[in-house]
Amino acid sequence: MTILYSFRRCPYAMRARMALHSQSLSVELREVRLRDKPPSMLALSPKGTVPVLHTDAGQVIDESLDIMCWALPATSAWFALLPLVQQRQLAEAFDANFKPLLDSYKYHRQDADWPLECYRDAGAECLQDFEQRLRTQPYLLGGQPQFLDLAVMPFVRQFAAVDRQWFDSQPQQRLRQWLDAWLVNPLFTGAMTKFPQWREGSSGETWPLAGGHANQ
Ligand SMILES: N[C@@H](CCC(=O)N[C@@H](CS)C(=O)NCC(=O)O)C(=O)O
Repeated sequence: MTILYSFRRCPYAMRARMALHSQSLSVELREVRLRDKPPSMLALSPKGTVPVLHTDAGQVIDESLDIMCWALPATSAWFALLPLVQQRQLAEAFDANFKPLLDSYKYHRQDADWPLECYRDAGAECLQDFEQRLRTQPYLLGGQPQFLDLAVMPFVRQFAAVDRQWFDSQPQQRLRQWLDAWLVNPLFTGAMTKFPQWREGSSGETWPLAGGHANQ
């Protein structure tokens, strides 16, 4: 069975799990602690980041967007509104621009170059493009959820969660509604199942459990 090394709270792992879940692809999920990475995972992918997918065909995929692309066929409804290549470019640009701001905001250090509010406001500015898109449509690319929605949702969630009161008070109300809808979507809630830490030599959890949610 295909194995997924994952960490529940990691947004990269969340996007990978959502993509796998959407296809009802069953994997052996190995819940990792970042401070105690399993040697078998490091042997497959020495860079030591999660998620890592080890397919039953022997392929190792250790970038979250690659795992999503492995799970979601390019001909599926997840790419109906914009081809894979372009959606992927948008997701990569989002990672490059938004993630550093998110980290500087969420893990703000006393010795940072700028006050917390600067990173927070720059992050919100980055999200303004999404707000703009959502003014005329329910999802980022149109009337149905796409690869891009799955790819960015866990990061927007983290951003909002740093100070939910502040986030809710912002003019970006369409983004707030889009996020709130995702937070109760079975694709997301199903991807957030809690598992105990996987121990080397033991068998992981089969996930999702039989009868899980199949979307598109
Ligand atoms: N570009 C990678 C980034 C993955 C990543 O950085 N994951 C974090 C957890 S959210 C990680 O594993 N960090 C390693 C560590 O903290 O030791 C991907 O898209 O999969």
